[in-house]
Amino acid sequence: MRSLARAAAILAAVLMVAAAARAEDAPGKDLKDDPLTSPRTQWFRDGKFGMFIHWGLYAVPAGAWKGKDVDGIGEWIMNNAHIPVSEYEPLAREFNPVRFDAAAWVRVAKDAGMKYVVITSKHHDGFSMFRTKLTPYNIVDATPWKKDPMADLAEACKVAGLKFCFYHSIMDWRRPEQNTDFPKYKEFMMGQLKELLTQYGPIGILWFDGEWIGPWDAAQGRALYEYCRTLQPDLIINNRVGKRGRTDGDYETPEQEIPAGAVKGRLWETCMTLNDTWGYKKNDQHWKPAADVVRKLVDIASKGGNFLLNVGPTGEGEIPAESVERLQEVGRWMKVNGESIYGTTMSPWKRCPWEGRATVKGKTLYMHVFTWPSGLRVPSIKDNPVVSMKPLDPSIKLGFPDVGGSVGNPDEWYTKPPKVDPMDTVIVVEYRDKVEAAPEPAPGKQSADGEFLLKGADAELHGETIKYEDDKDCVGFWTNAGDWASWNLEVAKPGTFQVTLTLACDKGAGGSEFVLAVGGQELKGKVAETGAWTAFETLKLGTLKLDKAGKVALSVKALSKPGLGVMNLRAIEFKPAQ
Ligand code: FHN
Repeated sequence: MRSLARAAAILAAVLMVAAAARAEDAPGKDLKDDPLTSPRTQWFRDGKFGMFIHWGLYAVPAGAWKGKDVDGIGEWIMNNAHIPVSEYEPLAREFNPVRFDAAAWVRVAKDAGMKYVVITSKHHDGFSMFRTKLTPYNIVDATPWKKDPMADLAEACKVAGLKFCFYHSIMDWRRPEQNTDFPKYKEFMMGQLKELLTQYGPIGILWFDGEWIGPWDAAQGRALYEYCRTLQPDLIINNRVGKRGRTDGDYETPEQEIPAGAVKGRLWETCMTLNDTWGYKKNDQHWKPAADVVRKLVDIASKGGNFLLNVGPTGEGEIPAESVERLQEVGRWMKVNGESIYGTTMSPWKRCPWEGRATVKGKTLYMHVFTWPSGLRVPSIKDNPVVSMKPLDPSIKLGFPDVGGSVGNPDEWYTKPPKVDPMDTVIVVEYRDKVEAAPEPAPGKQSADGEFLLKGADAELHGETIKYEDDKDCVGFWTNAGDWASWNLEVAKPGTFQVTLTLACDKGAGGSEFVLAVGGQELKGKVAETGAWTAFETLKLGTLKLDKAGKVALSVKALSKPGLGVMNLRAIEFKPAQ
């Protein structure tokens, strides 16, 4: 039997070498499609939301070893507690997940609104969580449970209409030849990948990891990519197949973080834990609230990305109740608002003129309102009038102000409805034409329609305490009245402009007076409280002329500061006055 297995592994290695040759000779020629537009990735670009599952022997110790909690992420316990292979391997004899229920796991994912499941086939510890002929160190041969959970999960995903995907670690702490005879280790790895790609039906994604080891490089990654797609041409493969380079695999994989903006020219997927560990740790109770998960999903979708959210099942085979509760709450929001996520593309604006985000689908824009301002304004898009607008949740009723009265008048302000969704209230705005992502003008330059958007992030700051606060995306800590902010403008189209500030001011800190000066003119204003340093609202300051083309400096200075701070200033907008 072993010689048969070895022959299979050798054949796989030969296939990979052949694939490598093809890839080397004509890199890219065999990879015909562009992941950004290929039909192969359509389900991924539409699905937006997936479940990551880290499950393995590490769930048995569950974050503790010899009676002591072990720091770090649960699936690294072998490394972090310096457990020798001889002491770690016997965990297999204790691994008996009798409460495992594939259909129940997949139902948790589906009910949360997730469209795919990525599960660890083998993590760094080298324990194979699937039926393999290439090592007895696997869940079928080495445990009292003697079952292959991957077969059941593949079937459950198929029945539920979710894509079934594998995580696979290139790094393998248990195979010494990884450091002494890498070609031999590669033979083993290729053989197992062949098993994964031929034993479980169509696989959505091969999610590689552990690529940082020395003997692995981008060239081997390209060959591995080619080899896997030769076995399953519709497979999607992440950038960790290589060395996480911009040309490795089909998409980027930011981990435990959300990029500040869209990842230019690449598909991308943020992977994140629900608490602080990927693999189960019984004492990690630092759970993210469901509202935080929803807003992260919305933020990611508004930047054109996917969200792969992790669960770490127990040694008994159950997803922790705390994870299930949160995912059920997320699912309730997705049930009503899922269309504002699925199949959407990124916001037309880097920053929304309200506390929230925007997602787009053709002529439809979804306003995601996290905090309802004193008056919500429908965003106007040049030469693309609003046709209609309404809350996505039919139980939420907008109050129509008497101003104009016509639906969607960009200058109309919608007061806070009696009922909003505390996680995120979605307003559906239909425009006459397709909503395009506006190209970002360089800082201080006019946009195509003659506007200026001066962002806090681009301000020059003068003084002791004033600073840019990244988490609030504003100029803040303005506790010293002598501090001030300035911007350099480059006027291409002179004219008269309506000047609007986006600012926030906490209760009890209002009343500061300030002056905005540019091109020899001044506009004065007084800061009203908005309720919190994070409750941003817009303040129309007045109009002024920029009557000469060229560079001009703009400054904002405090004239008085009765409270703790002058204001939190997020942006200054110049719109050509009608
Ligand atoms: O080391 C792994 C870690 O255990 C976990 O699997 C994460 C999930 O993306 N990946 C690696 C760390 O980047």
